[in-house]
Amino acid sequence: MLKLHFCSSSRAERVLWLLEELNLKYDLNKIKFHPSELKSDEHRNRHPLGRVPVLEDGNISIFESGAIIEYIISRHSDGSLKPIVEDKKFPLYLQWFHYCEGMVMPPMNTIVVQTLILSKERRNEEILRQAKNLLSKALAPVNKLLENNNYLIGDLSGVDFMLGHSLYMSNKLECVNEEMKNILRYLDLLSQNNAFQKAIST
Ligand SMILES: N[C@@H](CCC(=O)N[C@@H](CS)C(=O)NCC(=O)O)C(=O)O
Repeated sequence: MLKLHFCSSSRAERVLWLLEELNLKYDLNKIKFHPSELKSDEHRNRHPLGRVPVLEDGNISIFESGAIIEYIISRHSDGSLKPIVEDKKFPLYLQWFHYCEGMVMPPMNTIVVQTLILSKERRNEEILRQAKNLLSKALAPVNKLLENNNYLIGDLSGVDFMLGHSLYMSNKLECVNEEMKNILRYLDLLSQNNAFQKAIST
């Protein structure tokens, strides 16, 4: 049985969306986004830094959202949601899958710290401005990618659960501007996806 350790409004939504999309049976352990639960000994045994998501599959326990998405797709998707190695889309899949944590999330993490986590006295306007600028630069090629694609690399794939979810988070932080029309259209498409809706409303 799969078990997802989850917090609302976090990267764990990526995994919940995938579990729902594949119609898999799972248990959900909903954790409060607060040190009292995330940094408890119990949760640090699952994740050394006390973070989410963490997935258990029988006696396997795995963290890092990208690794979890790849794990579920490899073991539980019957070959769907990922191009095979010989497919010309395979390198594109790898590239955009890793672009999420590699290029989009670092500035987004800074924006979250500078707008939500630090107290007002500790925030720094210049760091925030630089992070917003970097995020906007990182989103521009994704907007271009979506010019000719409904989903990020054409059909729904692992890339959507990673990078697609980070586009949703960018928009929530008001970092997708009106000129990024293809990203806005894509987010509209996601808003019609029941599995995605379930993940972001749990
Ligand atoms: N690269 C990791 C990042 C995990 C991460 O930072 N998760 C955040 C939620 S989105 C978290 O648990 N934060 C709690 C904390 O920093 O105490 C992944 O993709 O899973």
